[in-house]
Amino acid sequence: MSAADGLGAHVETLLAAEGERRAVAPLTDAYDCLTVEDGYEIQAAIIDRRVAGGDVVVGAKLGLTSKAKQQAMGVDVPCFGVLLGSRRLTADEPVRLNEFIQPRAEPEIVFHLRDALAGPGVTPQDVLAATGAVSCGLEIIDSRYDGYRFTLTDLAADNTSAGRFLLGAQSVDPGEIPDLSLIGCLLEVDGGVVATAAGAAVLGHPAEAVARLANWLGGRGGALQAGWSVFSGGLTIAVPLFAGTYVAATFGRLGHVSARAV
Ligand code: OOG
Ligand code: MG
Repeated sequence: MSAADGLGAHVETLLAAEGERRAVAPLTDAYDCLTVEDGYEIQAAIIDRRVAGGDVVVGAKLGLTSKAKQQAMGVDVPCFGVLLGSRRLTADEPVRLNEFIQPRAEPEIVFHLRDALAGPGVTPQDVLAATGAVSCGLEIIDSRYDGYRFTLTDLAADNTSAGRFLLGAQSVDPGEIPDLSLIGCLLEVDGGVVATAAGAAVLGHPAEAVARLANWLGGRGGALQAGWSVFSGGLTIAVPLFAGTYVAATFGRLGHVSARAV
């Protein structure tokens, strides 16, 4: 993409917002002619810049796959983003608020792919067969748009609010879990329960979300690569992080993942 095609300026706007930790107005406020496809082109250009700078793509994410998230964000279509290696937090690493604009945490079910997947025709069964392990994770989202106000186009451009991510310590063979849609999830903040959900909150079954992403990528000549981790989308609302906030997600069968904001 070149600046001449009109999208380059938006790439710079979002890179600067992230770099300077300063929220910006949604791109579509001033450019309502931008399409969702333009949004994904802007995302791809941002990722290309990160990779050119030495970062590495380690996975993919779905967003807005649960009713809880769709209703909270006012967008009812799932979205797709990219996970970069530099954005992974280790289990004992705090969420450093000075590295974010307006971070929120959300619990997710994560698929670790042993085999690549590319549509068309990928089914949830294919996803489970290609998955080496499942774990729980927390995504720390950080919209570059003021107050998390955006359209699907804006969200696609902003790599679907991707900030950081961390994984639970436990990895489980998907064959050992009879039905991922029945996995319970308990989200706690500072020791109090704030939300509960089951795996089915994500498009009826989290493997359905991953199948959709594989099919969507296949249609664009892409694939979910072997070795990637795929975040299937927040099961519950996301909770804001302030200094000292301790957020913990506990899942049936998949263990526990937590983070403290400092
Ligand atoms: C959009 C990102 C959504 C999810 O898991 O639903 C997402 C947002 O809420 O800012 O990552
Ligand atoms: Mg998410």
